[in-house]
Amino acid sequence: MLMTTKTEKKKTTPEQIGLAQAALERAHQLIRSAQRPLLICHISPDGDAIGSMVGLGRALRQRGLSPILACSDPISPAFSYIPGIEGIVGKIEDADSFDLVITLDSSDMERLGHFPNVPGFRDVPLLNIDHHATNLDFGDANLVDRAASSTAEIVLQLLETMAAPLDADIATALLTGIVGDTRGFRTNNVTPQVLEAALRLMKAGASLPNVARHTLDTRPTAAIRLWGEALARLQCQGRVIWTSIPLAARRAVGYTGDGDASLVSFLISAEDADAAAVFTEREGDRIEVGLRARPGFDVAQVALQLGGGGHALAAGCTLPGPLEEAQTRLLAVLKASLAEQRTKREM
Ligand SMILES: [Mn+2]
Repeated sequence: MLMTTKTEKKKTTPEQIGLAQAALERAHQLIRSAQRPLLICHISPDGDAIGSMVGLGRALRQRGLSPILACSDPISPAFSYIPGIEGIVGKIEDADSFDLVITLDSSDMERLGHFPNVPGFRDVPLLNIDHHATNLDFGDANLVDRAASSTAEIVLQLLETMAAPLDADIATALLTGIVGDTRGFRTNNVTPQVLEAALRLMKAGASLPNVARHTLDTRPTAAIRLWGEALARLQCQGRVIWTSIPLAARRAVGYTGDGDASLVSFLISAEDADAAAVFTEREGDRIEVGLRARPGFDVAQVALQLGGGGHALAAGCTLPGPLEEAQTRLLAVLKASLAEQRTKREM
């Protein structure tokens, strides 16, 4: 997005500044004329959804507004270190008492859960703040920067435009978004600007070690037991590493969270692998497949072929069971795709 200091502005082109500044000022204007905004983040909220919403909510409250923070899904207790998280509501009766809706980290209305269906919702002006490449610009105003690391980074720029003072609580919430979405500053959209944003948040009182520990290095014990079950079945062959999690194993360890507890991201760290797959058996004879690729390879095309989607390095799909069959089917497609990708590289 745009830079905020005068010296930095000179380095960007006038068009970039014009667009982003206009969007920031429009967002500021909407917030200035609001008294009771409704902030909503996406379903299955992650650290960026929650952090950007809670950080913005606290800053607005300090300016004398009375924001309500909402999410259609329950908030994981893993985020309870973020001050202000306890105030998030799961539902509202109607939108009549609100004068502005601000959506955070949501690429479309579907991701807002049930809120767009409450009476009066469509009559309230909507400010859409997001960084997803797939954002549909569904707001009356859209503060969308597809190159930003996180929605939290955009919220920080908005608060700076508004000259809103940062405190340690706001900074902790926003740093959670940046650290979570960049997996600790390791994704390929991490620029010096992202590090500078994190630096400003640390100067405002956020602790990077604390946020990193909670966001990246804390998980339910049952997740580790689940990994244990899955790792006991690990296979590695032809530069593909994979394993599966049968429903019975999942029940035996009492894991109630989503998917494979990020096991597939761990598997791709194997130096002998160009791709990793985890097959998770779910209720209803569905097999969820998580795929990861080493940089230079692309698993999105494999997922797409089988009705899923994602990015080159991280993708997924859902296949019908039984587990063994889904595994055989996907591995055949994956191995063929990798062989083709290697041939193309050698040409
Ligand atoms: Mn995000």
